[in-house]
Order: sequence, then structure tokens, then C-alpha cells
Amino acid sequence: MFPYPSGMLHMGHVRVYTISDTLSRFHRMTGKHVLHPMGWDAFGLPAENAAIERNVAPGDWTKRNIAAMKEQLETILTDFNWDRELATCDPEYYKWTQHIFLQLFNNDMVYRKEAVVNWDPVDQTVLANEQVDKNGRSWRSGAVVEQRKLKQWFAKITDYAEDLLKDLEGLDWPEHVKSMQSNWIGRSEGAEFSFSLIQEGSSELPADSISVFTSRPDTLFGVSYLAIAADHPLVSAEYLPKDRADEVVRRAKEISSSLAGGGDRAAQGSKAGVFTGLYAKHPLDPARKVPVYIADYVLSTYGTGAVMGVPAHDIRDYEFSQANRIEIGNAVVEPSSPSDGSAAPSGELPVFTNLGVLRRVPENGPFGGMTSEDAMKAVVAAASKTGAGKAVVNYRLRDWLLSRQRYWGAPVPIIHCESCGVVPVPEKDLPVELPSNVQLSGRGGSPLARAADWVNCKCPKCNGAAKRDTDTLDTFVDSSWYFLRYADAQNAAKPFSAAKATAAMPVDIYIGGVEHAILHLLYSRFISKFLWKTGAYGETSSGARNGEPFKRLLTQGMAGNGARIIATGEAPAVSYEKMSKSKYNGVDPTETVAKYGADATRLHMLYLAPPQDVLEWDTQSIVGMQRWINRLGRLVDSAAENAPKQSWLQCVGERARWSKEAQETYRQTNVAVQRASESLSGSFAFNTAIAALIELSNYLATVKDTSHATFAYGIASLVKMVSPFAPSVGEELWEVLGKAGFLTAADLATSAGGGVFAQSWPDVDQSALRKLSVTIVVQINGKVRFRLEDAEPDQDKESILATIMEQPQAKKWLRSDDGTPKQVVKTIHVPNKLINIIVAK
Ligand code: ANZ
Ligand code: ZN
Repeated sequence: MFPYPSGMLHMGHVRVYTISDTLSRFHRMTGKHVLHPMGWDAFGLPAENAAIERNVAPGDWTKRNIAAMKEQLETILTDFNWDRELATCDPEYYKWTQHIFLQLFNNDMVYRKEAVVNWDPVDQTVLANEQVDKNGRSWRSGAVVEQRKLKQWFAKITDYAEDLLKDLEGLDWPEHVKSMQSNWIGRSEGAEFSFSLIQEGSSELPADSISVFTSRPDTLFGVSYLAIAADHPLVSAEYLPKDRADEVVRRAKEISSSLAGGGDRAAQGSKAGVFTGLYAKHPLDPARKVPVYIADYVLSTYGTGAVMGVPAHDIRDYEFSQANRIEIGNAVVEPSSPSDGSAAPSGELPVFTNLGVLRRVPENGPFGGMTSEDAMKAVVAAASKTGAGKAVVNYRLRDWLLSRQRYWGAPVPIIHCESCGVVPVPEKDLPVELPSNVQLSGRGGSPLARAADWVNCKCPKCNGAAKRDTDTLDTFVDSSWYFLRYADAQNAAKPFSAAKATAAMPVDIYIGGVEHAILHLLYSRFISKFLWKTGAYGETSSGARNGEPFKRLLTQGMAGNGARIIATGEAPAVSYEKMSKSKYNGVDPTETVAKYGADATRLHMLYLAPPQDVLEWDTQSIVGMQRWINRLGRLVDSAAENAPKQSWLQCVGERARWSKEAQETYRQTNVAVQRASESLSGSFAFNTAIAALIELSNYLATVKDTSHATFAYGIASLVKMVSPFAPSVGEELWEVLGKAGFLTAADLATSAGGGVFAQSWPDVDQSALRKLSVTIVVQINGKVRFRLEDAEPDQDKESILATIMEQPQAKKWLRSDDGTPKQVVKTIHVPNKLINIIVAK
């Protein structure tokens, strides 16, 4: 994941890019063609704020930050494909972001809609729900967020809800990230029922019924009220009974303004409500009259914006019924309880939320006695006969609001003409560049609206006077396709060539902070799928054929409690801010690198914790890594003094005649190769890889016959394996070995030329992994009596027992005085470690 160019590399960046750099160096050494690109997520509010606070142009500020961070990235020895560098604020890049918007437009995947938005009255800007905290305050300014209506662009991500959910299955991603994605999409099966309104007054209603969405059609006969959202179309003085209309509308306004931020907050609303004066008919029991309320817990953006209140079976409905003194009808009971419902529901509240059996009471009609499962189907079937209901699937996912009333973003490539309406900017006129002469004050809506000579333009259709759209695109649009651009970053004619993107996609390993586990990944998946479906790129035979952009995801844990907030799927943006202020991100990597060196910093970072875990940066123990690097230097220096007697190839040919020590050296080397390779190619447990390298170096320091080629092989392999983690140490040590003429004789695969990163990663010789011998503790009747040294590994119980009987000590413990073996009652065997022999007394 590319960084936001804040100007300062923090420890979180060091961690992500150390991981990606180590992996990319490793995979290059295994002979793969690796693309390790880097770029800058360079649009966004901070640049605009810098402009306001420090009077620097956002572009200049951003460019300076990029230069500074690039330098810092070099100091941690990252090896990126800089020839593919991109910055989303560069017109050469956002030209294509605009092109992709137009692709969405041409495919009817974006639309303009007046929508209630969260308005930050201090920053004068629209906020995403994720930017509003639990108390309805802006994540940035802290101001109480207001609700406003603005005409804005939306992308139809909901058209892809099913695919975005279903295709999660095939991804090699952490389970918790997949479940965050799936909760965000929030598929819910249920039914819609329509309740006809009873027209008591003479007013013309905008609809003759209220449609509700329920996930529990089996509770339809327990409904005691309907509740509609405060901004439901019925909430208007002209439709409501005259005597209470004004009061109801006033209360509805209060309710909706207390709900800024939407989402989960509203679901936990105060249960405030107001009776509208309207009544509706029960769809399957027309004699029943149900009162209609406005309720703060009903979201206007979910389902139909209206619910059927069933206080006996839903806790929110119960609380609302208590607060508004509504009677409770009880429809479903526990299967075991008497079906007349005389038993009280279990649990703290008189609410039974489980599935059960429908009571045999007149209210439940012919459905009494059915299980909830059966009743759900039967009730929906009965209602669909009369057109009063149907089965539906609902999603929590909402369409993606693309418009931002900000300056530092890609202008929406649309022109508004009084006679032609909405007109897309012709491709040949892209990019629509940002005007540079805009006064930024942080107040008063879209800054672009103030650049009169930019706003006023000619309509591409009728050539008449027209105006540009003055909003910019959400920066999540910029970052939803940059990985595709990496495949073909210099392309001046297209966002990327289909062939190049097809060859490169999907991204094999996508690495980044868990704070992007929801939105960035969801939007990237959506845009990738869209581009894939419209043929902008295809899939190689190995692909999953669904346009998924990221095959494997490695999310790195953060410090502080931010990660936990995120695990619940809440407010990633808020948490990100908190996290960047947290303890370990407060440590300045430049200082650490200057003091301990980049290699020690990288090694220490990866050794402290597996990448998924939260990292508590600890400056104390980094000296341990420094010392290990020094020991490694001494080990290699002394090895270089003593070139091996034989070439490695010759040596391998004589394997049968190797000394015990040589065999053990070869075994130790292969164990380390196996552990390091496994961690780098599969588990990403870098800490165990480094531990294996430390163990190997400790072993090699004890080898006596250092002129044996197995020792040289061990040393050369160790240096190669250290290199992806500690590149400058690796290069340096390789050079020492090369100069000493050590490598020509020792190294199997390659010559000493080209430096360590031109070498191939050592292969594991599976046949060498087995321990040469083991020591087995022998217990007799549970007491340790002696040890079997130098035993053949992996023996079964019987063969060990046979060996033991031949030992001199066996005489004393396992034979009677007359020499006959004692009767063995039982043996307990821990392979390669211990055997406990129970003998009869
Ligand atoms: C009656 C009922 C009875 C409900 C019962 C639940 C349990 P999920 O599963 O998340 O989709 N609901 C529907 N639309 C809503 C809205 N716009 N705002 C707030 N709540 C809404 O939730 C579906 C349930 O959430 C629906 O099923 C409805 O309450 C409520 F024993 O209908 B239920
Ligand atoms: Zn026109």
C-alpha cells in the first residue's frame, strides 16, 4: 500500500516497507520476476490545510514531502522500482482517474443524487460516516456534525455487493479482514411487506402504503406499530393529520439532526419517537389497525426506511414500545413451551429473539403451530399472493459517495450545461487540471467554485456557456486503481495496457496497515472488478477470473488500541489518526537508523513481533541485533581467512565419507534454509526466520574443521539468507567472502560476481534435515535410570527396547538376578526423547 506523503516517515511505514522489501529481495533471489513499485497517495485534506495554515501551494507542499520521504525510504535500504513511481496528484495520473470516472459514467455506474450529508461546520466540508465519531462529532475538527442536502455523485458499488461478498471466499486474506468486509457489505435475507395506509383525513398521501423490510417474516403477526425514518417522504405537513402535523414535523427535524453520522449510531439511538397520527392495515389481517410512528432508530438509508415494530421479539422495538407506551403482542415462543404462550419468555427482558414456534392463537391464523423457519416461508408466500409482500435480500452496503467539496483532489470531469444538462468532459480534453490560482481559506464549500475563469467553460455539446462541476473525487478513487497503473506506469495513451495489466495482476502480496481493512480494500476490489468486467484487463490462466485485485493480503498490526476499534468494523479513519499518534509511531525512524544503522533497525523490527501483531517498539533490545551483526562480521572474517580445501561440487560427491561434524554442519544449514524459506514464502513469521539464522550463526561459530567445504557452504548460505533482511550487511559480507576467493570454491550455484542479490537463494536438501543421532532418556517404572546416547533417530518402540536390552545397564534394571528378562507390562514412548518401561516387580 502506498503511503500518504505527510513528509515524515513513521515507524508504521518502516515496518510495511521493510516487510515488502525483504519479501521482494527474497523472491528475486528465488528467481522470480518481482515488481516492487512505490508511489504516493498524494491528494487529500492535509495539503489543503498546510496551504491554509502556512500559505504554501498544496502541490509544492506535497512535492517537498514526497522528496523528503523518498530520501528517508532510501535510508532504510528499500529497493523499489522507482521507474514506475507515481503520484495521484500528478495530472498524468489523475487524467486516468478522471478517465475511469467517465468509464463508470458511460456504463451507467455513477449517478447524481441529492443526498443528506454530514456537514462539518468548522472545516466546511462533507464528511464520510467513518469520519463522524460515536458522539456525532467530526474526527478532524471535533465540531458537532450537521446534516445538509447536496447534489452529489455516487458510484453504484451496491450493484457489485453480491460479487464482492461471494468472491471473498477465494482470497488468501486474514479471516478477520474478510469478515470485516462481509459485515460491511452486510447481506440480509428477509421480506418486504406493504401496509396500506388508512386515509382518515382528506389529504393526498405520496404513497398509499408503507413498505417495511424485515428479517423475521414469522413475527408478522406480532407487529404492534410501524416506525418510519425521520426523513421518510411521508413526514411532511401536507400529508399528516392537520391537528398534529406541525408538531410532528418539528420533532422529526430534531430527531434527524441528532443523527448525524448515521450507521450504527442511529441503531443505538435514544428510542425517541413521535406518533404521526397515521394508521396502516396489517397485510394479512386487514381488520387490524397499526399506528405509525417516527423513530430515531430507523435508518432512512437501510431497507425501505421503515420497520414493523415487534416488541416481543426485537430488543430495539421493545425499548421503543416501552418509551412510547405501545402494547406488546407475542407471536413466537420457545418450541418446548406450551404453544398457547402462557410461559413467560426467558432472558432479562420480556423479549424472545430466537427462532421458535408460532403460538396457536387466533392472531397467528393458519400459521399457529408452525416453526419459525416454516412460517417465514409460508407467511411470505401468503403475502405475495395478494401482492402485499415478497422475499428480498438487503445489503447494508451503500452506494459510494464520490463528490468532495475540496480543492486538493481530481476534479470531477463533468460540465453542467443549462440546455444539455450533465455533459461528460470529452476524453481528448482530459485531464481537467486543477486551477492553481484558488484562494484556500477552509471555509465556504467547494473552493473550485470560486475560480470563476475555471468554472465557466463551453458546453462540449452545444458550445453554449456552461459550468464545470466544482467538486473533486474522493481520494479513495485515486487509490482504487494505482496498482494497475504500476503495471504500465509510463503509458501516455491509456491508464494501462490490457496486456501488461493482465500479465501483472492480481497483486501477489499486498501489504499494509489493518486500518485499510474495510474501505480502501472494498473500493479497490470494486473498481478492479469493474475494469475487469469492462475488459480493461483480463486474467492469466492462473487467475480466479473474477477481477479480484489482491490475491494475498498481509495486514500489519499497529500499536495502541486502534486496531481493536477497527476489529469491530468501526471508524477506520478515526482510528488511523489515533494510531499515528500512538507510542511507536512517535519514534522517529531517522534517528533510530542514524544511531543503530538500517540493517539493525530492519532486523530488530522484524524480530520483535510477527507482522500481524501489534508492535511495541523497544529501543533497548536493538543493541542485541547490532551485536549479532558484529558477531556475524567476525564469523565471516575468520571464515574468509581459511578458504575451503575443496570445491563444493567435489565435496558433495564425497558425501558418504563426510565426518560427523561435516554432516551436522550440512544438516544445520539445511534446517535454517528450510525455516527461513518457509517463513518468507509462506507464513511470514519473519521473527522465526531470523531466529533460525541466529541459531545457524551460533552453530557455525563452534565448527572446528573450518576448511571443510560444508562449513563454507554454511557460511555462504547464511550470508545469502541474511541479505533480504539486512541488505547492506549481506552485500558487505558477500564481498568479503568474494575477495578472499572463498566463494569460488564454496558456492554451488553462482560465481562471486554480481553481488549477493545476484545469487540464488539456497535450496533445501530434504534428505539432510533428519537429526544424525538422538539421546533417549530411559525411565524404569517412572524413574530416570540412564540415557541411550547416539541413538539412531526415529526408531520405533520395539527397536529401541531391543537396543536397551543390550546395554550393560539393562542387566541391573531389566533382568532378574538369574539373567532372565523381567516382564515388560507397558512402555511409554516419546519418539527421539524418552522411553518409560514399566516392568513387573
Ligand atoms: C421485524 C423484526 C422482528 C425484526 C424481529 C427483527 C427481529 P438486518 O438483519 O441487519 O438486516 N430494520 C429494517 N429496516 C431498518 C431500518 N431502516 N432501520 C433500522 N432497523 C431496520 O436487520 C433487519 C431488521 O432490522 C429488520 O427485521 C427490522 O426489524 C430492522 F423479531 O423486522 B425486523
Ligand atoms: Zn450544452
